[in-house]
Amino acid sequence: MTPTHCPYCALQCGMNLTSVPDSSNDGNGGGVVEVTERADFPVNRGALCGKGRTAPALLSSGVRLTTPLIRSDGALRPATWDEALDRIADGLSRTRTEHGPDACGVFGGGGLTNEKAYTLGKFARVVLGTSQIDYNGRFCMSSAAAGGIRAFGLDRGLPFPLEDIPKTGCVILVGSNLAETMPPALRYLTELRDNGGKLIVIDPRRTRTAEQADLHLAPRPGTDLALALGLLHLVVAEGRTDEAYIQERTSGWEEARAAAMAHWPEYVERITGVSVPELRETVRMFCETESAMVLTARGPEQQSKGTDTVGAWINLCLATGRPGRPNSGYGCLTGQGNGQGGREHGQKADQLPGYRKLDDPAARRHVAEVWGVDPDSLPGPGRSAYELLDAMGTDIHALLLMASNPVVSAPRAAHIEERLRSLDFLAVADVVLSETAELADVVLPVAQWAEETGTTTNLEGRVLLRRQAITPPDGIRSDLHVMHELAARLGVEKGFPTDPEEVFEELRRASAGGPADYSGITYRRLAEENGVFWPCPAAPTTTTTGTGTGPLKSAATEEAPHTVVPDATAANRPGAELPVTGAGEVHPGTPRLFLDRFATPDGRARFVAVNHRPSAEEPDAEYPVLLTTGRVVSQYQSGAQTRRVDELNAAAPGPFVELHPRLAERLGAVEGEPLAIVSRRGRAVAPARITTTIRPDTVFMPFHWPGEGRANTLTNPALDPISRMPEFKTCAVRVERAS
Ligand SMILES: Nc1nc2c(c(=O)[nH]1)N[C@H]1C(S)=C(S)[C@@H](COP(=O)(O)OP(=O)(O)OC[C@H]3O[C@@H](n4cnc5c(=O)[nH]c(N)nc54)[C@H](O)[C@@H]3O)O[C@H]1N2
Ligand SMILES: Nc1nc2c(c(=O)[nH]1)N[C@H]1C(S)=C(S)[C@@H](COP(=O)(O)OP(=O)(O)OC[C@H]3O[C@@H](n4cnc5c(=O)[nH]c(N)nc54)[C@H](O)[C@@H]3O)O[C@H]1N2
Ligand code: SF4
Ligand SMILES: [Mo]
Repeated sequence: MTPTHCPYCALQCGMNLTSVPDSSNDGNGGGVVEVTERADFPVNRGALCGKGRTAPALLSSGVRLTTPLIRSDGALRPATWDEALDRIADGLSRTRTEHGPDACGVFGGGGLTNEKAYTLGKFARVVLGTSQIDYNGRFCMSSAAAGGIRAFGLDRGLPFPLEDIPKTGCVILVGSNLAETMPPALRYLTELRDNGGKLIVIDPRRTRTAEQADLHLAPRPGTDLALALGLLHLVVAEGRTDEAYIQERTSGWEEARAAAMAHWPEYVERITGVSVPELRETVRMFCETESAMVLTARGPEQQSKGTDTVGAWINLCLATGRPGRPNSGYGCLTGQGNGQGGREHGQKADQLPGYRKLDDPAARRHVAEVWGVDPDSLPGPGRSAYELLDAMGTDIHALLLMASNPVVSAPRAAHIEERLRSLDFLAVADVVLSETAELADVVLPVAQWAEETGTTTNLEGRVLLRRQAITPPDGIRSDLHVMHELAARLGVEKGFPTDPEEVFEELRRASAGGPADYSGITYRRLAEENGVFWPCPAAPTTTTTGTGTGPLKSAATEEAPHTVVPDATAANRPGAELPVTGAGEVHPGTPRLFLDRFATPDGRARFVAVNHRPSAEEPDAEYPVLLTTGRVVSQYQSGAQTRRVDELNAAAPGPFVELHPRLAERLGAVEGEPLAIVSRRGRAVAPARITTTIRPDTVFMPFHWPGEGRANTLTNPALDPISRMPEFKTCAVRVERAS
């Protein structure tokens, strides 16, 4: 029996895997495992959703890739590993010679372990010398990350463990459908209410999560910014601000206050559709308790104003004295399995490991020394995910893609699919033949969760050890092996180990002294403890000022100037011996951030003066309806994995469009009838699902399917100016009967 963690979402539920005899007898090697309860892991205490429970189905050879594939005469054909790797090395080096290093793009994923994400970032900068690397996390929590850094100087999704939720007085949950996207976490909200705490859910749909709420507000999609400003207006008008906290722990209040005061409740009601009494009731519930939290997810974040929207919710928390107080504050519910760690160690366009910035000379020196290269050889920041994909076929001629399926998940997907086809060379490493892998020149079949060891960092900032339970089938190799072999073929023999623990040891040194400091974390510790929260420096430092708060380092925003943080201790110098468990003092990790100070240069949280603005595309006569998109419980993301699991397909067999009976009546549409949804980007067709749980001016589509029902054929790639997040959650459409 092997204790490990789920391959899917950011909750990273603990589970045990037990080997059972392989009944398929396909002679392909590999093993089969069964999932059993692992009650000792505190986050899920044994509970799993259907995706986690059925995850082993993907280990069987019937649904996965088992051999490398190379395109010849238009079709993908089986090849040896040497042929496939040679072909990729050739494609990349030819592109580099003909068009320069920046013509090679790299695209990663938040499902990759820390070791893989770290190695991918290093591979791009050291082996390819390209600045053109980004990843699908840009489509996920990047607005919350940018908002968190702007306000607090640091981005860790939740600055407190989930176990604090039941202890707070009130939670405002903004645009999260937790009951479907992280089912075992619903328990924390149930316990909150059992303890007498209040739950307010803000979602244009009355979701399974909203059904649990004491108060459900259903704003028009894309208006959360105005909503938060209206609430802050009322907080001020009703004299509910925490003046002492504002004075002691924040800066920028006057400007933020003035901006909020321009958002009168009646004006906000007109924009959002949320009534003034509902706004007042929200303020009352949020303010009349000693502790309170705001948690956001993709609803308010996947907007072309996502960063400012997050800023407005943080302003509300700061004005009422919440962040850094017990069981209180602002948090973002990160999404992918390693959505948190995947954004810390260098696969992001502007970033170096440890959440350092590529344009910071001290950070470049530190990481270059760990990597054994000249700091001047490191490229600068590159393009964001959508911009990188959009540049394929023009500036980007070859792409190496690992752990994402943009043909289904990118905004304006038909255009992105066409851009992928226009590449000179595309290589994809995946577990299955995804819709994106189908377009590749070379496909590499890689190992997955149960077949390899690695660390992930869950939505709480808790670093975890995902242990190998079985050996992969013959013919399968790991992502680390792929990068090792490609590096060697491109002339870099050293620095790309295939052993995950060896990579982690280097990651510790590279992250030492950075905002996301992992230097005090070892595999041994992770095996003994139920995870360790970063920052966790190699040894306790004297700058720690209070219980639970580590020596916080600032991560500069795209716009704020970067603070150069000199390495404080000898142990933080690259190459220095790092202590392991048992070797003297050990830093306990940092479950709770900001208790004494924020990670800004002056230790104060920064208010940001923000104002409401419309979505990039508002409804008009031609496209009169709002489309929003999201998830269902039984499918995961682009569906590449979960559409291959029978039990999940039976529960969620295909796309649909959710609409209100009033809209259906206007169209003359009936339940189950195919509807055409048309936007300025394209047309999709999906059966009608008529329900009173959605606003009459809005339709909803899940984005898990390719083909005719692909929601992303419709979505708008308008980007947030700071986070570069596309507007997945709002665009204007026309709905018609398809027949
Ligand atoms: N079953 C399942 N679970 C998953 C995933 C999955 O694909 N499937 N993916 C994982 C990942 S990577 C992520 S990022 C998380 C996402 O987790 P969530 O953020 O919970 O998921 P979504 O369904 O994208 O969006 C949440 C809600 O936002 C609402 N919404 C839409 N527009 C707006 C708006 O303008 N304002 C507000 N306030 N709400 C709005 C939608 O109606 C939806 O109910 O889930 C993770 N867990
Ligand atoms: N319309 C709309 N679009 C959205 C969203 C939305 O709410 N609405 N949400 C966005 C969000 S939040 C996200 S996170 C993205 C996600 O969208 P994608 O990036 O497409 O995510 P996945 O479907 O998880 O793709 C992961 C791929 O990697 C493979 N894989 C899994 N593990 C490994 C591994 O260890 N190594 C390798 N090499 N491959 C692996 C899987 O088989 C799969 O093919 O979608 C975004 N797109
Ligand atoms: S909630 Fe997330 S981590 Fe937990 S079992 Fe489901 S998919 Fe896996
Ligand atoms: Mo995500």
